[in-house]
Amino acid sequence: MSIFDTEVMKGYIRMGNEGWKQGWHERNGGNLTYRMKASEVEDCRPYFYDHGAWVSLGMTVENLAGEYFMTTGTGKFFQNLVVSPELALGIAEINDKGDAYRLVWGLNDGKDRPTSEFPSHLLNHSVKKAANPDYRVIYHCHPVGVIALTFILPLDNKVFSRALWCTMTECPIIFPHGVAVIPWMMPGGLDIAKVTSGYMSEFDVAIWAHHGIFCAGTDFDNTFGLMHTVEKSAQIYLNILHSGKPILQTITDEYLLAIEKDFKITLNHEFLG
Ligand code: 2HA
Ligand code: ZN
Repeated sequence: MSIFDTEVMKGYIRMGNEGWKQGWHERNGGNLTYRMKASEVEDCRPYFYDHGAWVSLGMTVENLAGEYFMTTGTGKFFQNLVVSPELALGIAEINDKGDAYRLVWGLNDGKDRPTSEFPSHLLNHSVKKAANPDYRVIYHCHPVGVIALTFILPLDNKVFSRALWCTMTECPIIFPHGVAVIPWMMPGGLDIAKVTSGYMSEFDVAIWAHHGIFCAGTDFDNTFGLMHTVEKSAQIYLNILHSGKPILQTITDEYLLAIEKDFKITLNHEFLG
């Protein structure tokens, strides 16, 4: 047995590798964190090392005190998740005040650091856990289609939500609240973390203009599937524009309302009309 035989490790690495295969993680682009279940921590605990030193988070995430997170490493490449996972990812424990972390497994025996977006991830985990404790995954990547759209569509939640909903019919079912769009901000800091988490109480998807997507979900498959769906819709939208042909028909509000009724979902009505 090794830590790589645990279901949680297999699921995390598989998801990260799927993102790599999609082309969403050039060089060290993107990051993935997962708030572990107590049973998953116990599965991995036999492989933990003597704890590293506590490192201040520069903020307090009270409701994450005592939690364990799997995280990609700063400067690490998603393509190496399957090649050298003990270098590319780690497990971090949050202290009992929720203001510091220490590495307990991986990331080069604790010599390396969690993702540069760790503050963003933790603030968003905090908001999501408060709203719904089933949320465990925060995923950030750099997909071509959505990034391209942030150059040609107004950076407006309604415009982006409608563009994505009305391009592929299952989109409103998969992200009924729509998406939030955040103008260009400096990556890796507390400012982008705060703005993004401000939206995350309402949305599962935040688009960072000229940078990528940040999304939240309950498990690896659902979160990956959400990212995949948003990006696929963006790709179709761009293909329509590339064709240069006039749009003759689309998914209307009438259709959106019919989907809402049939699939028993609650659409964000601010984005209708
Ligand atoms: O390089 O994607 O946003 C990691 C990132 C930072
Ligand atoms: Zn990024």
